[in-house]
Amino acid sequence: MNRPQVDIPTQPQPPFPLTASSHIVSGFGRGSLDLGIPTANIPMESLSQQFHDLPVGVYFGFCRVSPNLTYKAIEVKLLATPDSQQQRAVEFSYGHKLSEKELITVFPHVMSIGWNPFYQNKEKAAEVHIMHKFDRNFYGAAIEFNVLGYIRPELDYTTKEALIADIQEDIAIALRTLDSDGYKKYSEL
Ligand code: ADP
Ligand code: RBF
Ligand code: MG
Repeated sequence: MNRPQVDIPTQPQPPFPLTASSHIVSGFGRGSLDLGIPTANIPMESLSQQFHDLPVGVYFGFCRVSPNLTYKAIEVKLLATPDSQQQRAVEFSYGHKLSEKELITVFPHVMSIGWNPFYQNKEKAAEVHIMHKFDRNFYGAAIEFNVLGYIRPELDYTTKEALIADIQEDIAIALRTLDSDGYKKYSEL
């Protein structure tokens, strides 16, 4: 593919590391349903100016999820779908169903910040795909994460398969880099 070659430094370079803590909101549900790659959507408003100033594209780092203590009970919300003709029922568990292990583990992630040209979104979105197989959703949960580096610019795609293939490549690059000496130590969030 024609993704630009970006050399990743041997350790984070300014403005990285950046850190953030937020909660997970719902989008249109496309990540899991259409791409098979779920992404925890983060409201741009909850992120510092430094995140807003980053070029749109793909980033990586470490993250941890935890229960959102503001909410005690699980709720089901009816949300709009992209075509607005239908609604979908989305369970907000606020992280209360995460396992003990999942709560203490720091996971690697890849983050997309951008306009998702493939889907022609109207608003800038920040989304985190966590490299871990969760048994269920955790909408509303709290998330803490850092961003340690940049992988590539946001691209437009003519096919879904090409987008998926590039995300798989991003995941491989992130896992390899986060496991290297210059990055591993940033897993202490
Ligand atoms: P949405 O458009 O609502 O973000 P997605 O299809 O992207 O829908 O699904 C995202 C949700 O899936 C996340 O909010 C989270 O609750 C859940 N999820 C399950 N596994 C993962 C994972 N490995 N990384 C990120 N989110 C995950
Ligand atoms: N969407 C794009 O339109 N162009 C991209 O280059 C792009 N890169 C992504 C990279 C990663 C690592 C992830 C997790 C998502 C990316 N997406 C991209 C966003 C994708 O379109 C999005 O996850 C879906 O819109 C579901 O919300
Ligand atoms: Mg998502």
